[in-house]
Amino acid sequence: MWYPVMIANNLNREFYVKGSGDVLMKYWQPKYETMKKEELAALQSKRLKKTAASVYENVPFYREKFRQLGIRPEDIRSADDIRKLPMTKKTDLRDNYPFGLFAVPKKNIIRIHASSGTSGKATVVGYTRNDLETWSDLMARNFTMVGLDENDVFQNAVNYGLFTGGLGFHYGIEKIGAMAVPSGTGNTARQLEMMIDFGVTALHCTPSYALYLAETAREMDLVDELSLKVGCFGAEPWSSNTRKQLEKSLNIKAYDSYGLSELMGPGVAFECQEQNGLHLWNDHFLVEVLDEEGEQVAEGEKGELVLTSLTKEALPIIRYRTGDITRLLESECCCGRTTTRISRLLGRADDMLIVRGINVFPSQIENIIAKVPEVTEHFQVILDRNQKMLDELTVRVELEENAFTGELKDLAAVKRHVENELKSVLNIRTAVELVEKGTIPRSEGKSKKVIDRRNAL
Ligand code: DLL
Repeated sequence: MWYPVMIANNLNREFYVKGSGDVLMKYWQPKYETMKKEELAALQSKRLKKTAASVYENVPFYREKFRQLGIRPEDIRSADDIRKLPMTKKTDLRDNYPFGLFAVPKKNIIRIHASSGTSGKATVVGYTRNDLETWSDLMARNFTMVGLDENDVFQNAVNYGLFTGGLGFHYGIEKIGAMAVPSGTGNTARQLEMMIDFGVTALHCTPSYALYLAETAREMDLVDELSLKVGCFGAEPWSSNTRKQLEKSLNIKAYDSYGLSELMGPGVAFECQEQNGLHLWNDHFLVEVLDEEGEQVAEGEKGELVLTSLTKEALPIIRYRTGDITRLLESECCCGRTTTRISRLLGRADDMLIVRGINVFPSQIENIIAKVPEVTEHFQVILDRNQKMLDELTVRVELEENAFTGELKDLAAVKRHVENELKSVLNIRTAVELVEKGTIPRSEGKSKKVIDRRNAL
């Protein structure tokens, strides 16, 4: 059944949201999703003041930071005062491992999660009962936004351990009343079997695993037996070409889902059905996109996403430098929501490779490769340093089966073509290594695309 909803926004459009009355009333939240600027500013100001007071009173790390800056919570009078507040970095969480930044007593924490990272101790995050309620509510809002409801069967093919993607999605799925299939990771053939047997309509996993699932489904000739309609993919960067590929090969609409443990987990920002940027939920997070000097960038410009939590109890976090690079989009979206919108994440500030002085993001390489039909979308970037101590960039790509003619000159032509494409976009000479399809390791979680051997030499 379709429910018409008239919402007050500057576009004054009529909305039709599919779902039962209950789901609709609860998780289509026009009060927050379509707020007017002034209303939002008032709400954010109120919540920021509360958050500043909470960290000052309860977290010695922040009290000391406030003291160093000569500020007190009373100095925060509106959301614009965010600029007076100190930044928080991942290392601050590590230095206060495990629970040092928690703002409530341990007895009020009912769950923890952690993000692994590649080096050092994990970053531990905690949740009160209210935090978990807020989180699952936000997940439900995101799922409603992409048209899911209690009629859906939702397979959650990510790790259910300390990673926030497992339980984070799971509770949102239950909240909209969909049937959760907590398949976790591993055993791709079995994942496909479950999708077919249970009539799965929505899938969540990393985009790299989705590519692998799609590839396996094609090889096993199972694509026609799937009833998927929606894919939610995130936890790592992916490109719009990968989206096209996934949509075509799995017959779905694929949505980008962004989040990070420090701020909550998945659900911080999500695409709507327009698939044109992610809505970042301003009622729970204050958004800044800053340039290298720490200035807010203009619409359309690139910068680092810096987020402040506005409703978290256990681990309120002020001006967290996510390290994620994005673009600020104009806030008006055709869907009628008025939240801040950001472009798909372009990569991490610390993932950015500097090769012979030139900045290269793995996402740029992914985009180029995806446009070449003779190779698959799987790739690896290998960085070496040659005898003259100059950086060498090699991109390893897999040849599609049907592109292999048996003629060496054809292989050389594909190699040259990819090299030229890379050169024209990246502006540096890149060697391409063609390997057999299936050689590059597939991952079930976040994939490791860069092998940097420069310091090992
Ligand atoms: O990856 C939370 C999550 C789970 C998001 C499931 C989406 C789906 P962490 O393990 O703390 O949390 O890693 C957070 O992953 O700072 C980004 O660098 C990256 N990331 C997350 N989502 C996206 C995305 C989860 N859609 C880090 N696009 C973030 C690009 C993403 N990068």
